[in-house]
Amino acid sequence: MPATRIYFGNTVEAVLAQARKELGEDAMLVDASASAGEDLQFGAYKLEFHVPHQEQPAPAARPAQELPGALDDPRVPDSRIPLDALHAELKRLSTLVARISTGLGHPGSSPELGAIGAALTAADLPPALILELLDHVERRLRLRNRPEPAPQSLLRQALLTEVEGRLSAAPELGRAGAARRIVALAGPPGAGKSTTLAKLAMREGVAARRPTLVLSADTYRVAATEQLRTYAAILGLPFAAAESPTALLQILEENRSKELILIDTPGFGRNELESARLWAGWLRTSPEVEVQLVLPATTRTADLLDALQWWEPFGPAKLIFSRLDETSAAGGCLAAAMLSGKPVSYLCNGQRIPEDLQPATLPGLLRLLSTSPLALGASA
Ligand SMILES: Nc1nc2c(ncn2[C@@H]2O[C@H](COP(=O)(O)OP(=O)(O)O)[C@@H](O)[C@H]2O)c(=O)[nH]1
Ligand SMILES: [Mg+2]
Repeated sequence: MPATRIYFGNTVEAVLAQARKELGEDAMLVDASASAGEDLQFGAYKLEFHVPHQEQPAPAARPAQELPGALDDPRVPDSRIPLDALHAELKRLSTLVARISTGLGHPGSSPELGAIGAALTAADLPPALILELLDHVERRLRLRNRPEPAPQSLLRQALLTEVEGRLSAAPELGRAGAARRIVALAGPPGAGKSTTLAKLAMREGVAARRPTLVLSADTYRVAATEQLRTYAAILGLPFAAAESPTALLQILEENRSKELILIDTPGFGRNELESARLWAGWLRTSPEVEVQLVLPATTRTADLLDALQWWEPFGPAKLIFSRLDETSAAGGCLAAAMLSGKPVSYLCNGQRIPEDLQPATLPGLLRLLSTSPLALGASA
């Protein structure tokens, strides 16, 4: 029986190099996976090797003339492998290489998951979430007990069911049961808060014939206030600016007759912690105001998940995805929704007011997984 050796390291190349150096070229790579659980302390990857004849010194150290005699050695098992077994072995190894290259390998995973794993990677979902989804698909379809590989259509359907179960769409403004709808848009600078606010004011205010007020708390930058004041003027809506939570509360009191109040907030930079804290504390605890977080789909996944965490003190109840027209991989946004459990309210796919705003639906969110969001407006 060949001996099994396990090596760990932070790159597959480094692990292979070390194993080859210590075990020799005869050692056969039989499994590779991303480390999980306690194994993570040893390195990001775990590679398993079979060493065919352990009692022999490593081939590199063995004089070449001894090699022909090795097969006759009674201690060494017959190394001639039937052709069928060789084909099966090659197929298994090519799957293994595909798994390593996508970084998605995990012990015992079913090879047919490779294609959807690669698609999720291309959609920019974070690796840990991809592994979790694949694991659930594998269990849902009992892939390990199937005699035949499952068809891709079945896998895709199971994946969509898994993703759908982790998402929710709530194209609504305001806290449930509140007498009036008061929504503050929060999010990173340039995310599209002010533009989205103008779109919402048009769609849910003007077009829905609701008495509406546009309110800016973004008095930190003069241009930002003026931008929103101009939008409000074009839409024929009243406008007010509040420099502090106290001033904002006062304006809310004075505007009891308004059914919809949309509040623009500053896109606080990471160096504006003090004012960010002040507004976050007030917005989070205000019984009337609902905060919605605007996340730009063009931000790379890790940064988007970081932003999700940074804005959490503002107490966002829903998510809005913007700039979907500028990327073909919106996995970061979907990951933010799946990992936070927050419903998605609206999708923005362009600069036009109000056309480039779609109420979120589950099918619309699922389409972000696989198709270019450029088609969003046409097919939503
Ligand atoms: N392509 C595209 N651009 C957008 C979208 N939403 C906003 N923008 C643009 O992004 C820029 C910043 O938007 P703005 O609303 O001022 O961002 P804010 O800083 O979050 O208020 C502006 O030029 C907007 O026209 C969108 O969905 N797609
Ligand atoms: Mg703005």
